Amino acid sequence: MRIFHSHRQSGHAPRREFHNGDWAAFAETPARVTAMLAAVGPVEEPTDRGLGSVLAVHEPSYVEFLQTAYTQWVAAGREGDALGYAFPVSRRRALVLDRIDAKLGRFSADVVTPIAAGTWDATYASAQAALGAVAAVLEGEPRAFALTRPPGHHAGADYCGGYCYLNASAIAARALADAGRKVAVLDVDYHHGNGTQDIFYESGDVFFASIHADPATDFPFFWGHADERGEGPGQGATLNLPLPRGTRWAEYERALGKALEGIAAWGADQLVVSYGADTFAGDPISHFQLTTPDMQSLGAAIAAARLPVVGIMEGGYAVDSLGANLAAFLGGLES
Ligand code: Q9C
Ligand code: ZN
Repeated sequence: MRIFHSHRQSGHAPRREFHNGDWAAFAETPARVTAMLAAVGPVEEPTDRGLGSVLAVHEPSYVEFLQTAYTQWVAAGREGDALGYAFPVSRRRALVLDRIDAKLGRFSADVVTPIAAGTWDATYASAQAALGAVAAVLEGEPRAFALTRPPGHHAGADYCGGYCYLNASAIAARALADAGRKVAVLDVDYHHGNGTQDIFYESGDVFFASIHADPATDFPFFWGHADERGEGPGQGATLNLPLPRGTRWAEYERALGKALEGIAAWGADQLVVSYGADTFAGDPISHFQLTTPDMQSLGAAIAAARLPVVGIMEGGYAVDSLGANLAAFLGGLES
């Protein structure tokens, strides 16, 4: 399988995140990439296809913010990574914001998603890796994988969050839909893909299905509940399958069957899979019980849908097992 990845994606390395009222080491590290590269075959440097497909998903003002936030942070005399502290939860409106702290609040959803020196370059390169996989599949490959990092599925049209900046899965899905494919996004990261859901919530041309930890107990808390089904032209094109902490493969497989049934019933001819290895039993920040062989079963069950697949890497924080889990998933996809 062709795998797309750029070394520029490792230039994003925030030092810390806010966790349970105190600082903790940032979990989404460049070491994740090293582990995954060691376990998969050769990767291809993606062609730079520019900002067009990024701006088909993200607001220009948000893209400009991502491009300039770190420079503005340094210009304000700050040290370390840029992070907001005040968020406009009520009566949001189109104010012209000048101060970097105001912009960080306006364009961020949480305090676990800092902007560091290399963040823009890395998230842009990650989006280009996704577009490389899209191009490969449009050229006729049955499947291609983008080893994206930073991840993307918590990022919306105009906000970062959950370690995510540009939403590679949404960018890939939009590009495939614009090329005429009938696209379903299947999100199997442990966390609900709230950014992807939000981007397509009122769109009738991209289906979004997600299997994830119940937001009653887990991040991102406010989205991913079973009664969220889309609105307007997107009514019925969102399918949420929350599962309890402790879920093992037997129950997971049943939810996967429902997701794939929904995708088939909708008539998709193209899959985008947001793959997170944080459903693994050993994940340090998550609470499902999938094993490495289960990752192969997951890939195989998706392959059995017999649809072209663009795979996008999302989370997965058990670095020592991350390579094996990704390799098992990709092996299953190829079966
Ligand atoms: N410090 C993805 O898997 N909560 N994002 C962290 C522990 C945020 C996960 C709590 C989890 C975000 C792409
Ligand atoms: Zn996750």
